[in-house]
Amino acid sequence: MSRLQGLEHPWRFRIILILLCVLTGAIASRIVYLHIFRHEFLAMQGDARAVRHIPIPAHRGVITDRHGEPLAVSTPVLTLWANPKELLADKARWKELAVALELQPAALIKRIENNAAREFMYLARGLTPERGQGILDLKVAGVYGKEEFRRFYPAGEVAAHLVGFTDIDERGQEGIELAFNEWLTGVPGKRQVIKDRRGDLIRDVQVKENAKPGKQLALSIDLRLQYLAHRELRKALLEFEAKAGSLVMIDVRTGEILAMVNHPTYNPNNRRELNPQAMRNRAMVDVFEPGSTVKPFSIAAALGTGRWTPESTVDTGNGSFKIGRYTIRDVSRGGLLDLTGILKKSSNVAISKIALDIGAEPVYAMMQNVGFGADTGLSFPGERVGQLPMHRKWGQAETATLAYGYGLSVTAVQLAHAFAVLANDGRNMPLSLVHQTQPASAGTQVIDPKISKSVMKMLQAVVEEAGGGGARAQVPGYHVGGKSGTAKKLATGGGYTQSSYRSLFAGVGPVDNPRVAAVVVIDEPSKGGYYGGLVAAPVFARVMAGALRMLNVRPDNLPTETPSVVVGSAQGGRG
Ligand code: 59J
Repeated sequence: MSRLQGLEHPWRFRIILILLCVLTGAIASRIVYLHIFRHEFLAMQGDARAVRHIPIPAHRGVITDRHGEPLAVSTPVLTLWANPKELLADKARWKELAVALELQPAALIKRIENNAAREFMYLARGLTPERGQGILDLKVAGVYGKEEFRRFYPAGEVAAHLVGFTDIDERGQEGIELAFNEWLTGVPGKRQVIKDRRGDLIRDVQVKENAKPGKQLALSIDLRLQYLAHRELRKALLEFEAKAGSLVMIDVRTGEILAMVNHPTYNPNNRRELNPQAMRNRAMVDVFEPGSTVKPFSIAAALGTGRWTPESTVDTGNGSFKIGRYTIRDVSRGGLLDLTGILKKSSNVAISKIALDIGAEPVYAMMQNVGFGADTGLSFPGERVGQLPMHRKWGQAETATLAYGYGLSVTAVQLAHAFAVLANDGRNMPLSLVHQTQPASAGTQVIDPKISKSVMKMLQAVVEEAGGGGARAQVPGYHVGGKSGTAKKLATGGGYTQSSYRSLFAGVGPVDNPRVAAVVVIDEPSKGGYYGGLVAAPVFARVMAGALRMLNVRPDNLPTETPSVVVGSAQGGRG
């Protein structure tokens, strides 16, 4: 008798047995299929779920001066972050962590608790790699490190306005860092790693894409000149108790900006207490009425009409000249003046009479040609273009005031550029803040070289001749030329202030073979005088002297030495 006979429903048992066999067979074949035939695919899929790509930070390009001196560099740092969920599991170590991070334990605890629901919080950004690693070595669960870069500015406050700065993520925020952000920014790379279920790194697999570093940028400035300009401008501001100041120096042959400084300034490496006034790159973002510093261009315009020659004279009478109900005055009385005398005495009256003779158009055209009211092309963030007013019909007062420097507004850079054009035989070279290995352009001839040379000689007389007002601009060893200006500042409610001035000096050197143009602007000197010839000219003289020496410009005005001294110094040179 079969065993099945003892069962109530033998057919049911058979069905279950068959089903079991089928199921087991199916599972077994599936296992065989997956393990043998699909093994590779599945292994890959499994890895893929544990494989992560983590970014490799890209190095931001270095900013240097024209000789490669670093102005902005990125240094590797270690940023510490935490997974608060994991941190919460090990409260015993919080105090130790806080001490290592130099945080108040209570403050750290509060931050962890505030972020308790999150999986990410920063603990400390931008630590030196040594210090960051020291904290990681404590092996507190949930504390991680991330490689980053931090921008450092070796020239500090001396080049701060020009170079600008980045935010903590190294994105340009101000200045060159902002203007050239794309050029300087690199492309982060990718590293493939395998992490376990908890996100801990198991192994570094491979570099998928190398980080592409940002490109480096050499600026046109010479850091030595930048330091000199910074120091001399600061000295003058302290001496005359002035509010602010700017200084710009240009290579007249190439249009490159050799120095650009402002006061007040700030330390870009420590921006905790930033005063917005100290952040202004005044040389480009502030405009002002240039006053008498534009008179050389009005003279050049007069010579350009052919109606005036250097020997032409103007009678300035008692130093006042009425146009309708408007009176133009000279500070010093000059009598009969030739064109050189007009610049030496800085006669508003004479310039006005010349302007009324030639009309506004040639004066306007000259100012436009040397760059007033026009974009410099530097594309500096926040840069102003100023205003050169254009009237359909020029009134006499408007014509006269334009010619002696009021009713238009310029930046210090535009004013320096205009003098550079005059010094460069009347050829307008586009300005550049970037070091040019080759001239980017041949420039545009805007003033007849005979005329620019003739005006340069007048500027030399302003500096070198008695009563020219520019004596303090003299540079030992060189013939230089320039023009001072003292302008009452515009009052906020309209009209002019009675006792707030802007002291200016603009000049070039050496006169016969000009290399450098410089402009000094001193805002509201309040003690010891305020004339441009007194306040700004000495700063010009000292920075011009330094520039000509550093550029190895041959002195053209050495005192004549006796033969024995010449021999002695030559021997000294060999020894
Ligand atoms: C001046 C002006 C203001 C604007 C006058 C300065 C005018 C004028 C209306 C009186 C001080 C002062 C459009 S002065 O720059 O002539 O640099 O060494 O601010 O004339 O008409 O108590 N510069 N400055 N003028 N305004 N409006 C002289 C001159 C200049 C000097 C000295 C003495 C002014 C030689 C100025 C300098 O050349």
